[in-house]
Amino acid sequence: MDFEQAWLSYRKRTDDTNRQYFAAVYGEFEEPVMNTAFLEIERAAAEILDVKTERKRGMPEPGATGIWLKTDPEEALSEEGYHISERDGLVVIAAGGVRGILYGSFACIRYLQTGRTLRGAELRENPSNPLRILNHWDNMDGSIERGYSGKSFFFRDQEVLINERTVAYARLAASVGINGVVINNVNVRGNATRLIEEPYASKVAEMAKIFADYGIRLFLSLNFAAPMELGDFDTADPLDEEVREWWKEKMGEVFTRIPNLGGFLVKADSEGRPGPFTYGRDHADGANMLAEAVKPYGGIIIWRCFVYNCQQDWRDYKTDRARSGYDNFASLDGRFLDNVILQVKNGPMDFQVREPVHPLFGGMKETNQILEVQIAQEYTGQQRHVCYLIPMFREILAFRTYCSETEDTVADIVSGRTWGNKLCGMAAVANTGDDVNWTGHDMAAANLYGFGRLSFQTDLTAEEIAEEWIVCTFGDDSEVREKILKILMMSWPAYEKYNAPLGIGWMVNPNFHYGPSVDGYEYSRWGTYHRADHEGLGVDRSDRGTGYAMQYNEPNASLYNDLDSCPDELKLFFHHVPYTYRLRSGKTVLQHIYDTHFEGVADAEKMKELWQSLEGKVPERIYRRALERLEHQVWHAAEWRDQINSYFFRKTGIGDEQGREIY
Ligand code: BDP
Repeated sequence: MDFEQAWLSYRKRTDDTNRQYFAAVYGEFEEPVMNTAFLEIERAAAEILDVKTERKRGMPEPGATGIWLKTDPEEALSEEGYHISERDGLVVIAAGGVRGILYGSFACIRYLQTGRTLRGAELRENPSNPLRILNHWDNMDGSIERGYSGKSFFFRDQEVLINERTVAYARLAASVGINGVVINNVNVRGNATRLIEEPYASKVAEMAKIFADYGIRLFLSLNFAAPMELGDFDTADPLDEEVREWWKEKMGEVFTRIPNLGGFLVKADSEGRPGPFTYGRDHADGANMLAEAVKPYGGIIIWRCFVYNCQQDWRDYKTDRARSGYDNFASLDGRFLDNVILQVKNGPMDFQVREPVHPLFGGMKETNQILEVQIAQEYTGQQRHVCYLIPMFREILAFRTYCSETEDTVADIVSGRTWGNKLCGMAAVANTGDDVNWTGHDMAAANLYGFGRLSFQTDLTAEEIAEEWIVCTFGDDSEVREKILKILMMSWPAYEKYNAPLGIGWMVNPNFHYGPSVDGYEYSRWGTYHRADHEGLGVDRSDRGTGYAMQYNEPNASLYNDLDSCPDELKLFFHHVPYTYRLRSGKTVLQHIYDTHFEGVADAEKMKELWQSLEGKVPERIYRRALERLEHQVWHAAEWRDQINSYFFRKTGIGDEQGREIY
C-alpha cells in the first residue's frame, strides 16, 4: 500500500482491560452502516488487542459480555448521537440512528487507542453541528487547487478514481465524524461540469456508495453555466423558464443515477465564475432555482458567499473588498428556500492568519449558514510550516455576534441553536492529497483530525483535540505527548508573529501565496492592501473610512470602529495608524512589528529543537519527514522576518529599540 493510516494506524496493547468487551459484538448488521461499525470494531480489536471478534446477531443474553450496538433511540439522542455505557462487562452503544452507532464505535476504538478503560464508561454525545463537511478542491486532471499534499485521489487524467484510498479516506473522515464530502473543486471547469452526466455519474455513484457505507454523503460542485455548456442554451438566466426546466430534468437524472448524492456546492459570480449577476438577477434567484430542482430528491444547495470585485482599482480608497460579502447577501435574508445554505468564509477577506469574524454571522436571521474554514494551509504555510489551526477555529466559534440576547456565538448560529435551523454546520477546505501521509506535513494531519472532532463537538478544547491526535498517531509516551502538544499549540501564534502584522494580511507572493512579498498585492486589482507609506499603515475601515466596521452588530461595531478599543491583533485591519502609535500593549506599532518578527523566528527554532529532542521516540520516517520541513520553516521564517522588518525600517528610518540588526 502506498499510504499510511494516519491516526488510524493502530498500535498493539497487550495488557488491556478492554479485551473482554471486544470479543463479541451484538446487534443487527444488515444495514450497511451497522456492518461498517462491526467491521471497524473487529479491525481495531484484531490490530490493537489481537482479539478475534465474534459477530452475534440480536440482543445479548443477561450476563453476556461484549459490545451491544443498539439502535434504539433514547430521547436524549439525535439521529447521529450516541450513548456509551458499561455495566457488568457489557458495553452498550445506543444511538439515535445507524450513523450514531458508527460514531459511537469509533469513540470506543478511541478508548482503546488512548489507553482508557471502558469499565464504568458513561459518555453521551450529540454532534454540535448537523453538517460537518470537507470541501476538496480537486480537479479532474488530478491536480488540486491549493493542494500541498500531492495529487488528487478522487480524479486522475479526466477519470474518477476509485481504489483502496477511497475506502481508507472514508474511514479517516468518518472516524472523526465527517458526514459530507464535496469531491471536486469549487472552480468547476472543463470536464468537471460533466460529472453530473454519464459516463462520470455512474462512477460518482460508485464512490457515493462507498461513502454512504461510512455515513458520508457525497456532494458535487456545480457549474452555474451548465445549461450553456451541457445544453444548447445561450443563457443560464435563473428566471428563464426553459433554463429552470432544464435544471429540473437534469437533477431528476442525476439523483436517479447517484442515489446517495447530498446536493451541490456552488461558487457563483466569484473570481470569474458564472452566476446570476450576468443576467441582472441576485443570488437568491440563482440559489433558489437550483434548490427547487433538487428539492424533490431531498437535495441541498450550498451557496458560497465569497463574492467580491476582483477587478478593483487599487487607487480607490472607498471600495473595500471586506465589505462585499455582507453587501451582497445581508439584504437577501429571508429570501432563500429552506434547502439552501449559505457558506460563509470565517473572515471577510480570505483565510489570512488573522481576520475578524465575517459580519454575515449575526447579520442574517432567516438563512441557513455554514462556516467555511480552510485546513489547506494556503496562507498559513502550505503544510511546509506547522500551523495548528484549531485554536483559531475555536476563537471564531466563540465570537459573540450579538444577534440575539442569548446563544449568539458563531458556534450557536451554525449549530442551529440560535434560530433553530436544521441545515447548517461547518465546512473545511481539505488539506489531503495522495502523499503517503495524506497531508504533506505529518503535523498537518492534526488539522484534518481536529476539524472533524471540533465540528462534531465544538466544546472540545484545542489542547484536548491535539492530545487525542498525538496519542492516536504516536502512542502515549508522556514526553512525546507533551512536546508535540507544545509544538502544535505554539505554531499558530508563531506563524502570526513572523507574518504580516496586526491583522493586515496579504504581504505574500501573489498567486502562489507562499513566502513574503511585502508589496506583492499592493498595487493590483484584488482589493488586498496594507496602505503603508512613510508615516503609517493599515486600512481605515471605520465610519470615517470604508465603513466596514459598521456591518457588525453593537457593541462590536463600536469596539472595532474606535481606534483605542479595537483589539491590538486587528488594529491594522480596521485602522490606518502612524508607526509611532502606541498599542494597548504599550509598544509602538513599529516596535511591535520588530519584536514579533524576532520572536516568531525564535519560536520556529524552538519548535524544531523540541522535535529534534524526540529523535528515536517517534517513528524514524515521520521524524525525518517532519524535521526536513521544520528546518525549512526556520529558514523561511527568517526570510519573512528580514523582509518585513527591513521594509518598515526603510520606510520609517526608525531603528529597533533593542539595537538588533535590521538590514
Ligand atoms: C482563494 C483561493 C482560490 C479559491 C478561492 C475560493 O486562492 O484558489 O478558488 O479562494 O475560495 O483562497 O473560491
